[in-house]
Amino acid sequence: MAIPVLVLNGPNLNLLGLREPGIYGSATLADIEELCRLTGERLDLEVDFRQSNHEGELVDFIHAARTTARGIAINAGAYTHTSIALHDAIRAVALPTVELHLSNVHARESFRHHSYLAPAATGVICGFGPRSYVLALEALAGILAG
Ligand code: CA2
Repeated sequence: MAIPVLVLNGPNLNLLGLREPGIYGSATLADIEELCRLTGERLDLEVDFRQSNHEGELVDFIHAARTTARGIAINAGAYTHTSIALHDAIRAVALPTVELHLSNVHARESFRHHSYLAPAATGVICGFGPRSYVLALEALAGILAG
């Protein structure tokens, strides 16, 4: 039976492909959802794909994952760099969690170099565009199999 995992997306990621294709590429969030579903089928993961622009709703999704999922892949967008609440939520549910980013945040502005999520996450993937999601799911599948 497929292992349920949550793929969670934060603020502004609903605009992917529609604005600033120079930084984030031309794929839309719907394209990335489809990529995650196909990757899930390959890895025997059942992907619950969510997006919210609201910090508290993201916290609620993480809390819900405690009983509905066995792992989390999260692109928290700009909340990565600001949110102690998301850090605490990830710590609280104690699920294997991969932080991911489309862009290489370390090659960008210095305010993107710090992540509040990274110390609570199992690991971090960034800089591979939509493939960061594939790599995050592969990492989760490996952890959950092992
Ligand atoms: O590289 C990533 O995946 C980020 O998480 C994307 C966030 C950014 O704040 C992080 O530092 C790195 C921003 C997502 C915003 O997406 C947009 C999409 C279209 C137009 C403008 C922003």
